[in-house]
Parts: sequence; C-alpha cells; structure tokens
Amino acid sequence: MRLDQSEAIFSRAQSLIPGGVNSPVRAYSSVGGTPPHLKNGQGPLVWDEDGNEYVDMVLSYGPLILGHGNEEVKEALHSAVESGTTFGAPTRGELTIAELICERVAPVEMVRLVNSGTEATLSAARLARAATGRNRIIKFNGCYHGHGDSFLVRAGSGGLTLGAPDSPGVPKSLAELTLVAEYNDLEDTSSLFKAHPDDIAAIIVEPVAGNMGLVPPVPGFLQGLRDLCDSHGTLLIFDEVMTGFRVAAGGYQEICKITPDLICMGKVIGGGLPIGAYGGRRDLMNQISPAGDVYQAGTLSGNPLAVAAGTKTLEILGRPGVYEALEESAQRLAVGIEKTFARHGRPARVQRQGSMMCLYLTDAPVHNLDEVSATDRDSWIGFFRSMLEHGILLPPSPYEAWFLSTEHDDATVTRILEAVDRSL
Ligand code: HOZ
Repeated sequence: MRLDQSEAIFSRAQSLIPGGVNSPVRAYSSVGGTPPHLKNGQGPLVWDEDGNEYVDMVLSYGPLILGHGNEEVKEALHSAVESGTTFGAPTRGELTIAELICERVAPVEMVRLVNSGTEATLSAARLARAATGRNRIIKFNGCYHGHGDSFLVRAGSGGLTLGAPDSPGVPKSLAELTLVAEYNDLEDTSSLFKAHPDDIAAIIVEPVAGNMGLVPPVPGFLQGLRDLCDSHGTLLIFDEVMTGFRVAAGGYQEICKITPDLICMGKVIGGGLPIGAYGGRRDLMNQISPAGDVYQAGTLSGNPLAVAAGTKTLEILGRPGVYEALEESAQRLAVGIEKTFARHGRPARVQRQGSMMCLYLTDAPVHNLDEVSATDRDSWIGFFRSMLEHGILLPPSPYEAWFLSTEHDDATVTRILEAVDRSL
C-alpha cells in the first residue's frame, strides 16, 4: 500500500501543527507508520489521499452512526447553510433538538448545548460543584471525560495510548480534587467517601467505559454508585458522550435503568458536526446562567449546522428497526472475529455494547484498566497493521473503541471478517 501523499502532507504538517495532528491519537504514535490522510468517505468506506480504500471502523470516533455522506443529513445541512451558518442568537432548531433529546433520554428534563464532549463534562462538573457546595469529583481509572483539567488524571484514550494518562499543566491543587477509583470496584469507590465524607460533589462515570477499549459495568456497579451518591448527597454524572444515542435511543441509562442526576452527550447528537450537550434534573439545570448563576457560555453553542445535522440524525435513529439492525451486524461481526481467532488458535475476546466494541488479545474477560493493560498489546499492534494493509481502518490504539454504522451491511461485515482471517 502506497502512502506517498499522506507521507508528504504529514511531514509538512509536523512543522506547522503539533505532532502533525489536531488530536493526539490520530498521529499513529503507538502503532507506527504514517496515518492515512483521508480525503473522502461514502457509506462505510473512506479513501485516502493516495486513493487507498478502507472500511471505516473509526467513524470519527463515534459520531457517524449513519456512515459517511448520508443523503438526508446532507440535505438538512445544505438547507441550513442556505439559511445562515451562525447567528449568536437563539434559533428554532435549538428547541427542536432539545425536545428530541429530552423526549428520548428520560432523566434529561433540561439540556444545554455546547460544542464538544469536553465542554459538556467540564460544565457538568462546575454545576455539580456549585449545586453541592463541594469540591471533589470521583472518576475512574482509564475513563476519559475529555481534556478538562479536572479529568486529565489517570485518563484513558489518547493520553493512555501515549503512555501519559496525566498531563503536565494541570495544577496540582486542582488534580488533588480529582479522586480516582478502579472501574467496577465499589469497595474502592466507597473508601474514597470514607476518606472525604462531606466533600464529594459528584461521581462521573462512563456507564460503559469506551476509552480503555470497551469495558462494560459489572452487575450492581452502577446501582452501587447510585446508592453511594444517594447516601452522601453526591451527584451522579453519566458521561454518555460515546454511548448516548449509540447503544440505544436513550443511551445506556435506558439499558441499565439507573437514573443519573446529569448526563453528558456529544458525538452522535451532532451528526458528524462539532457539538456537545449536558442535561438532567430541572432543579440542577436551572442553576445554569442565565436561569441561575453558574456561568457557562459559547459563541457557537447551538450552531445551526450542527443542530441541523444532529436533529436529522436523531430523527433517522428514531425510525423503527434501526438499533435492531445495528445490533445484528455488530453481533455477527463480534462473534465472527472471536471464531476466526479461535480457528487460528489465537486468544481473543470482543467486548461489545450495541454497535461499539473492542478486541482484546486475551481469553479472559476484562473488567478494569489493569486487566486491559495485561492483554497482548504487541500482537494487537501487529494485527492493527495487518488489518490496515487489508483495507480495514481501525482506531490506531488498543484503548479506543471500534464502531459500526447503519451502512456496515452484511457484505461489509463479511469483508471485515475476511480481512481478520487474512491478518492472522
Ligand atoms: N478518544 C476520544 C474519545 N473517545 C476521541 C479521539 C480523540 O481523542 O481524538
């Protein structure tokens, strides 16, 4: 596979853009080689600057649940462009998407749109601190909540990929307010409450951890967090930036039937354009400025283009059978991958929630970051490189989840499975 154009662009970009990329994991630092620089996409496929074709399982790290170039989303975008790209004034479209979100995600009684998942989580943390009058936040080892200062403490995703789950530049005094427990470990979480009984504003958790691969909650974990919060006057924040509208119409809260106080969203709700949102209990959200005095603002928040693409995407996702079809292809793929590895006598485990999944090279279930770290990372990198050679674009990190879209039909799943077979 030739990557001449990508190499030329990447080499020049490295002198103008830090690391040549605008988000670290894209640089291929942990898997080696030059990242294919993508030029266009259609359905489940993307093409790079050299004309190489790939089945896309990155899907922009989650937003593109309808695949590339969905005609209806494009139409909604064209019409929004005609009307005006930004106003800095309230628009009807913001109400429409707020209604859709509140209708589908029951715990969200009010919602505020922002521009990214990072903005959503840092705003939710500020609100939790203001509402409780407390300072500390509990997060989980290997969970990633964007790059806000309070969350770059033993974070997953890009930082973990680069071997730097903490970041210089985060003031020590702020980092000390972030307490870290092991994912799926209620006892560990409980011990943090014993150490700081009156100062924990919130627990923030990815209800399905998607930034250390894919680690589902063990039975009782999320309910245990809810109970701990209830008995300590602490707020429970679900970070559903990845799982929201992806694993079910109402996100993972609908599946697990645990009601958080606040939910952070992003990715899918923008239909491929930059967006984020946080919402939840009315009494809490009414503390946000200008209804209340917790300040949070944004020039481009509720941007008409993002709102148009997001609204159309949510509308399509609301049609009958969409999540069922996603589940069917994802199940076929996950089972097929495990069977193919088994046929080659290689240990492998696919952990999955709906149309997001991750492959771990181990035969044991993975419940937390220690167990993720114990899987065979070197072989994973070899597998990644071979899949790339066979035209399958996976996220360039064993800590990132893989995604399917509604465009990943039977033929596409077969093509991925054939590539897996040839890669072993
Ligand atoms: N890992 C991030 C959230 N899943 C997205 C990828 C990025 O950091 O660019």
